[in-house]
Amino acid sequence: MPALATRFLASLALLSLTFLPSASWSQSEDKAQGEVRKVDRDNQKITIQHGEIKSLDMPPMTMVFTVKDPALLEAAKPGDKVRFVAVREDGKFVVKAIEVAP
Ligand SMILES: [Cu+2]
Repeated sequence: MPALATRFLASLALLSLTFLPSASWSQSEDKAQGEVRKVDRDNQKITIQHGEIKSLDMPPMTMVFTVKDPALLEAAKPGDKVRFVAVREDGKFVVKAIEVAP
């Protein structure tokens, strides 16, 4: 194979690795950005000041989300900048994934 083609294929492979979404971030869901205001581990709730969430048709605001998996709250603390995935389930807004920005 010519060297150029090999290099092209190698960079393609690198690109696909870079953009591969991790398992917890499904592509169909909107990733919202926000800042943690309060973490209520006892009640599995988190208050987030968030930006626009298109998938939920929501403007920026501060609100309380329910968290089904308490493990999601372990890393988050007030003041943390986060990226998260929220969905509407039985009339409640539920955080399904959350990631603290570095
Ligand atoms: Cu909201």
